[in-house]
Amino acid sequence: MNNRHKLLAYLTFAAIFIASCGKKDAALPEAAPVISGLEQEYYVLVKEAILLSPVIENRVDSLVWHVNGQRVANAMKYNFQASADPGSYSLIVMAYNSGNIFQKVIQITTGRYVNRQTYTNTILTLDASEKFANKPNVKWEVLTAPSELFRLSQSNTASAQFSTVNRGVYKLRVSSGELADTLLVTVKQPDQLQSPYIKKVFDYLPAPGQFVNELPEYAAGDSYETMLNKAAKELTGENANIVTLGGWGGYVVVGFDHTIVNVPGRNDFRIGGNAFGANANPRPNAPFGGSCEAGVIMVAYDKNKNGKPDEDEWYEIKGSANFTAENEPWYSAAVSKNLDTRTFRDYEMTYHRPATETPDGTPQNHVSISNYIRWTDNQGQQGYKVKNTFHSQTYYPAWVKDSKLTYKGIRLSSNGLDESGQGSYYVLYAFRYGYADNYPNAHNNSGIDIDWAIDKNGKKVDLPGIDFVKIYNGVDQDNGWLGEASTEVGRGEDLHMLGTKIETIFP
Ligand SMILES: [Ca+2]
Ligand SMILES: [Ca+2]
Ligand SMILES: [Ca+2]
Ligand SMILES: [Ca+2]
Repeated sequence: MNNRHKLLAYLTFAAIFIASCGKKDAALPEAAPVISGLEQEYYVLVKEAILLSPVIENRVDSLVWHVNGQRVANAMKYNFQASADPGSYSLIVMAYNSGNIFQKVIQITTGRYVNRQTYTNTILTLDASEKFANKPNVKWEVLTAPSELFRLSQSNTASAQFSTVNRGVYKLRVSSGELADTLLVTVKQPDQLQSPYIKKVFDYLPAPGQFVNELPEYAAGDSYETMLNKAAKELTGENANIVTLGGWGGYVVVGFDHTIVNVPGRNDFRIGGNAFGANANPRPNAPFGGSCEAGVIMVAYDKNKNGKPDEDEWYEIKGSANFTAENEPWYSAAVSKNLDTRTFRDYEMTYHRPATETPDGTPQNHVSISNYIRWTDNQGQQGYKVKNTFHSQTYYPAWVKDSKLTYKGIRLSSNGLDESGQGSYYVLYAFRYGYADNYPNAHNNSGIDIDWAIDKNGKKVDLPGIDFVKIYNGVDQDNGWLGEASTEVGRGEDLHMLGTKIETIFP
């Protein structure tokens, strides 16, 4: 037993003794004083002070303060002044009234570090202290870390952002020339267990397409809200299924229950689909292709911390063909097949509600309609989307009341090549990286590095992590009997939480 423990034992004994005496003695009806409003532990920087001002319930005659067994004050408040050397202190405050003693024990640690606390997979904003105001070349760095799965963003500004996957104590430093502060960031796991999978679906509007109203299934009376719930049922959790985004521009917005940390040099998440490789492509030495229906990915973090993607800025994941498809390994083959290989950065397309679901108004199923859904775009083009023989339901989202739907975004190059030359074998080639439903789910190239994000001016951004993902179909192509390219979206995964390590492709 050290002195502190001896003192504690004595005080506990004394308190019990006095309390039990009080019970027996009916002449002392006064309620014991109760101290609250103090933490159990404090951390104070060396040479700094902390004013302890407890809240006292019931009458009190005096409040006596002891530090490491030494009586230091008899007052309602106590100003603890830390010396120049780090240390640890046991502070006891005792409240007396007639016949009662109430005591509270507090630990005070003094040190040279500024302490911060945060949770795993959460963005912590670190503001440099006042002494750095107007100082040049402010720089943040992580000195020691129990895990390499962390991110320090905006590290050359006075306000940095720190996020990490694993708990523990991280030592950080902020400096400007000789001026420096060291911080200890203690990272805990939140009480609520975090899920590595999609937790919420915020918005869903597929563009007209052959699987619309089937994945998920529309039932008479369904509204936007009920369809949103159906999409959420399909997409959330580990056992997610798929939903269709329909034709070009159709989208879904999903969210996680935590921030996916943007670990430097690694892919951070992926959004699954149903892409697969062709097993009988007649093209010799063909690049990867089969059923690759690239969904463009947008990301955001919950800057205003309200759990919703509302006023938070969206960033584009710059997939390998978001500006041009010229570097895709199948590009020249696509050009030689006269495909539309242009890329439109600010594309807009409007789909009109179909006039009829059956040719000549006859109630026939499984008959194609070539002039089915009229469309126009902002490039002066127009035409009709075809209804094929395999899907007889309406391709227009049946819960939508509007007679036309307009979508905006990037239109990628066409990627579906008729490799048979006679319309019987289409290969939809994969873009190199940066999309959903473009590579098989387990393939490394389905992983997304948040560091590929760019802002609306096309400038690379330094994001600490992301909470929300928007996926929209980036390809507008009709592939003969296969029908239109339609992105499917499936399970979303935080790769770090799942322990999946995929090194990034540096663009
Ligand atoms: Ca990353
Ligand atoms: Ca928000
Ligand atoms: Ca599809
Ligand atoms: Ca697909």
